Amino acid sequence: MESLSWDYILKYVLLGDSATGKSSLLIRLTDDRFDLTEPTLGVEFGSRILSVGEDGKRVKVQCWDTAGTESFRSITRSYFRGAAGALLVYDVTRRESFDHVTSWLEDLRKHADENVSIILVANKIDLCSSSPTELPSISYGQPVPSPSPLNPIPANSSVSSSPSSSPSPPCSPNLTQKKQTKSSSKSVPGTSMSTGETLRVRAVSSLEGALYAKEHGLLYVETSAKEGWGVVDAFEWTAREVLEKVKKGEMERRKPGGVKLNESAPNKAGKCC
Ligand SMILES: Nc1nc2c(ncn2[C@@H]2O[C@H](COP(=O)(O)OP(=O)(O)O)[C@@H](O)[C@H]2O)c(=O)[nH]1
Ligand SMILES: [Mg+2]
Repeated sequence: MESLSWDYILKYVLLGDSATGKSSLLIRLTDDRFDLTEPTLGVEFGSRILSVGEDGKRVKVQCWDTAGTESFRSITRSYFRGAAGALLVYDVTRRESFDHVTSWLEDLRKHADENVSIILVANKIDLCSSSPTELPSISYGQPVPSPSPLNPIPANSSVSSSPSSSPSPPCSPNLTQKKQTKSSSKSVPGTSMSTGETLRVRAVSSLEGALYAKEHGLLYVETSAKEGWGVVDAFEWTAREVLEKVKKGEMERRKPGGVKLNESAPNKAGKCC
């Protein structure tokens, strides 16, 4: 079947504190649904073929979803080895899950291959915004504004290749808005809505997350596993970076579990099982 053909297989890992939404992101990727998830015991697995980059390379993402709890940490670490891509996830409404990112990153750097491509994933943005937020555009080598959760993203910031299709202002930590329905997402924040749900305080601003990512050489994306915002982008942007590294020869083409190239024939893609 053509739809199951692939050019590359990439091993991914999902890591970060428990309850940040790792399993939900994986279910959104593989099944495009959002369910109540059970806490992950040890590791779980899912895969999906994505079309990546302008030349539409078919990449089979094989993703290991790890448990974020301390008791499983040594098992979790053992899955880092050989990963080509890693999604380091925090919950934008829980500050401590962001504070722990450094420790997860240290673990990953220690146990994964040095060329692993890492994306910092700010998840659950639906809890504090009624539509995907614009990402601050931060270029390497450019002076950056100082991070402050109280500072909105500068008005002159250009928008990067955000998953957003309908931009909205970033959430302010001091702002509690009434959540709007999707259909009313272009109306003024704070106006009434049918569900009556209240938006939560955002504990980590877009700018702070993006700056952290820049400082540590990570990609950055904002997601909602619940709404499906940015989820495919998170996996695809990481795959793009991996394929760039493969192109530049920075990664071995055949690493057990990491990057596997389908070399069966130049014009003949592989078949997945
Ligand atoms: N509102 C909202 N809830 C989410 C999102 N992602 C996960 N959750 C919820 O957060 C809880 C923990 O999610 P789970 O995927 O099990 O987190 P994990 O421990 O990191 O794998 C569950 O109740 C999910 O329904 C999201 O994007 N938005
Ligand atoms: Mg889980």
